Amino acid sequence: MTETNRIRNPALRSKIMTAQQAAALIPKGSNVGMSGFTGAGYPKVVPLALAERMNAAHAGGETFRIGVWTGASTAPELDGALAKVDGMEMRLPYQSDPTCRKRINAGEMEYLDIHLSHVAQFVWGGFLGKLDVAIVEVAAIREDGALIPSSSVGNNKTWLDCAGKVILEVNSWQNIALKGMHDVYYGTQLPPHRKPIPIVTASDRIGDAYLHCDPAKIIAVVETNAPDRNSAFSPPDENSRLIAEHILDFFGHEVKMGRLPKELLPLQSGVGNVANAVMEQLQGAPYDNLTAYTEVLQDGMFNLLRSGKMSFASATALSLSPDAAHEFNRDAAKYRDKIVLRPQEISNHPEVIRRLGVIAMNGLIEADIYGNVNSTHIRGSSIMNGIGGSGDFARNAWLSIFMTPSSAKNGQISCIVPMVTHVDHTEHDVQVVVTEQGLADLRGLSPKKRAEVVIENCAHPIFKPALTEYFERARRYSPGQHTPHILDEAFTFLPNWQANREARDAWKEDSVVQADAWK
Ligand code: 0RQ
Repeated sequence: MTETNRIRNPALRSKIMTAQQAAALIPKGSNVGMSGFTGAGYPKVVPLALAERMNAAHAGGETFRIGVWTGASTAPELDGALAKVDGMEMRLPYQSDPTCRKRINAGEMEYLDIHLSHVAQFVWGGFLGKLDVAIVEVAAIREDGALIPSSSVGNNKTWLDCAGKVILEVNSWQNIALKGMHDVYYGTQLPPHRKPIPIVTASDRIGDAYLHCDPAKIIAVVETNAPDRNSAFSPPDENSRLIAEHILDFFGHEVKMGRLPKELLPLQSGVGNVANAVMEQLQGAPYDNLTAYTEVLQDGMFNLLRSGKMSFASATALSLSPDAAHEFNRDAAKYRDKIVLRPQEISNHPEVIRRLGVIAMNGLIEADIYGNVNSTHIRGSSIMNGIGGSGDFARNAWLSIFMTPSSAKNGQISCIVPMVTHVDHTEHDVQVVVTEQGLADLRGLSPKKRAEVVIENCAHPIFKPALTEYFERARRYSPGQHTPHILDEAFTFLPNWQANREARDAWKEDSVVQADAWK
């Protein structure tokens, strides 16, 4: 299809208008469900036009803000533009935009960080209030009004079903060969009427290739021609390479022990450079016919599909760098039998993840010696991105792996700490922690044994003595010896130890007295 005939339904053709005209139809204070998942398939022009409108309103002394619900993070044209003009009252469920982050952490906008698989059912159940408008990018509109989805599916089905009014952006940059790559499941129900989700292998198709929307709700159709925008990935650095090596050794061991098949199990790989680097390393590993049941398909996984090492990937979004996105877009037809894009309540569905026995690999900000993981907060109070789908996968995976360099900010901060300052994944959901130093397999270990392995295998040598000392002191002075801690020191021990070793020695004596008093 050419640009001009991507909108084949005559009734919807009559609703074509400019982005400014469409943005004028969005009332202030409304909740708006936007397409988009990690820089793929987000609306490219209406949010920008809306931001202009908000800016003008704010300049005239009037407040114009909306609630923004998405699939996951988007791009500068959406989150960036709306955050810049202070146009978001509330944002959910996952973001990674620097301006957005700054406003959330300054207390200027509300942010609701929920599991990605929960968003749709929160909306169906009415927990989030009314969804007023949906703005959804599609690749084309068929003659019968069915919508060919774009490079992500995310929550689009839910937005189209639940919103009072719908604005469609038809993006002719998206290759029309995306047609047939989607699997939109219309069988989900509210409890108590739920039935099993009938996916038993990553490649199963259980739904419809198109999205559907009541045409009476569609108030505007806007034509665009603009690329998805994801940042490029950094080439794998030494730390990522070492993390990947430890994970591959571990896979080798698990195969040898008969706990993983030789083609492994379906892989889930999280966001970021480290996750991408691990996928890149699989290229040279002795595994064939790999599969993925994941939410984001980044460059590393795309390269595995291209080389044939991976035979199939199920995801909700393509999350490709600009170069890889252009390459995929050029050859999309080649990948139609290798990729399926599903709604995020299905790509991240706990039932399916548990049934398939997914190997989940996600990043972290800090892990504690007992295996609790913080994926979202800096020093317990400032959000980084959000939990995304990591919780959906970690709790339900066959193998739940969390990976990180052992230190951050040029070695100033240890990513292994006595106690995490915020908990996203409890010790019960974390089976393996990996840093460039090594891998800690926590399965079957009691808390004290976990602490020994995490400190020994994962901590950076600069921080290992401090962590060892904390643990030893906790073994002596903690009132309880199941998960020994000295609560007064749990968050200060490491920073203080680093800051001033002499002061530490004096302070150590004081706190021993204090801790003794608690015994
Ligand atoms: O900061 O960007 O200023 O350099 O955090 O850290 O090491 O580059 O790692 O890109 O893999 O991201 C947890 C954020 C890791 C990501 C997180 C600083 C560090 C750097 C990024 P700079 P790295 P990654 C499915 C799965 C949650 C969602 C998820 C994430 C920046 O993986 O968002 O898993 N996960 N979804 O310097 C201070 C520390 C730090 C620290 C790292 N201890 N203290 N700063 N940083 N550790 C996908 C979706 O859900 C969509």
